[in-house]
Amino acid sequence: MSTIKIAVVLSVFAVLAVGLSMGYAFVYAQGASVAIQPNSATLGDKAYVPNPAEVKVGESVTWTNGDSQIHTATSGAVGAEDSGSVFDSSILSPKATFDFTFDTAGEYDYYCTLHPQMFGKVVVS
Ligand SMILES: [Cu+2]
Repeated sequence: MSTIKIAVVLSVFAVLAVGLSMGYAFVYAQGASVAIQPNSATLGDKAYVPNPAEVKVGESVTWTNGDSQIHTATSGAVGAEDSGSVFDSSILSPKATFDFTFDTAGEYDYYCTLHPQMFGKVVVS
């Protein structure tokens, strides 16, 4: 491939990358993103970042599994009868995402059903 062709290809990728990042910024402008950290099972209240995640009523939280293990984001307390009654991602494979929109103000504790020692909170105002 000639140098010019390589330059053209690189320019196209650069434009696409900028366009994609602007698109993501738009998508995530409303609400919060929570990243499930690598080795989350050992991280306790640092497994979900940020913790707490803060949003306004009507906004959503998007969890992304950044670990190499599967996890969940499940509302409530470990073992509670109403666990998962507000939201439950079910199993999130590595890189999988889960969105939930919060329509009621309050503080929502959540945890991972596979690793109950992982926990976080969403504060909705
Ligand atoms: Cu987990």
